[in-house]
Amino acid sequence: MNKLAILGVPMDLGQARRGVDMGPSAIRYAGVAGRLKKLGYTVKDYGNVTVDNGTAQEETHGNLKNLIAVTQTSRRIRDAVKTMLEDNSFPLVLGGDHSMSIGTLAAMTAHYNNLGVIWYDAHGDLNVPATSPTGNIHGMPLAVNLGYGHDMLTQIGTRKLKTENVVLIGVRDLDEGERAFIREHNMLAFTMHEVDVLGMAAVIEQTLAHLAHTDGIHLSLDLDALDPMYCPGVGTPVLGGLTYRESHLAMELLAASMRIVSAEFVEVNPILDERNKTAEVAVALIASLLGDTLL
Ligand code: HAR
Ligand code: MN
Ligand code: MN
Ligand code: MN
Repeated sequence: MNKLAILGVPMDLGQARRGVDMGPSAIRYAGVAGRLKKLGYTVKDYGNVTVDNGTAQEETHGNLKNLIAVTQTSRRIRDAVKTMLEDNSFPLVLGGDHSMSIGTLAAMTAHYNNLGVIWYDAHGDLNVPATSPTGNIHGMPLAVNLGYGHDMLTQIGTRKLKTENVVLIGVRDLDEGERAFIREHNMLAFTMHEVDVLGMAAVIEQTLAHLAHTDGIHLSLDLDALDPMYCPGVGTPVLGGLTYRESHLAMELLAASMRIVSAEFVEVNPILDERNKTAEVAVALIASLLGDTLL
C-alpha cells in the first residue's frame, strides 16, 4: 500500500486532563506528513474529525464521563476511517485520548474478517463501567471493541474483536478488573517484566506468531507505553516504561513483517510535553513503522 491517509482526533473527553485534544496538531507540526512523503508515500490528510466539546450540559450516565460526546465522535471516526479504507489507503489516526480507538477499530473490524490488534500501552484499557476507578472512557476502548461495556459504545462497531487476536505490550498499570479480564480470557500480554526478560525482538516475534492467523494487524500505540523520560507529554505517565530504542526496534520489526494495515498514535498532550518531544517521538516511531530505515 503506497497511499497513506491521516486523520486527526482532537479529543480530550475520554479522560480528565486537558490538552490531549492538541495532540494531532503537535504531531503534524513535528512533520509527520513530510516524513512519510519522503518515504515515497502519497499522503492525504483528511483533517480533523469534529469533536463535540459542549459537554458541560451532558447528563450523567452512571460514572461514565462525556458518554454522548465520545459516542458521537467515535461514529465520525469510524465513518472517516471507512472512507480511507475504501480509498485503498493505510489509515493513520492521530490523537487525542485513547477512547478514539472505539471508532478506529469499529471501522477496521468491519473491513477485516479476522483483525489482529497490538495494544502498545502502559495500560490495558480493558475497564468496563463497573470496574473503572475513574469513569474515564480512555480506560475502556479495548474492552468496548471486544464487546464489553456500555451499549452505546459497543454498538458503534458491528463485528467484535476476538480476545485471542489481541496482544498487549508494555503493560505496567492495570486495575484489578483488568487483571481478571486478561486472566479469564487468557489474553497474551507482554508486561514490562516479559519485555525485560525476553527482549523486544523476541516479544515482537512471539506477537507476530500469535497473530499469524489474522488477516491484518492494527497497531494502537499509546505514547505512555514509553517511559516518561522519552514521552513526558502524556496524561497518565507511568514509570518504568519502554525505551526509545526498544520502541524503534518494535516498529522496525513490525514494518519488516508487512502485516500492519492501520495504526493510531494516541495520548500526546502538548501542554504536559517538553518542547514537543513526545510528538517528535511519535513521528520517529511512525516513520519506522512505515518503513524508514537507516541505510
Ligand atoms: N486504568 C485507568 C482508568 O481506567 C487509567 C486509564 C489509562 N489511561 C490511559 N489509557 N492513558 O491507556 O482510568
Ligand atoms: Mn491507552
Ligand atoms: Mn495508557
Ligand atoms: Mn523509540
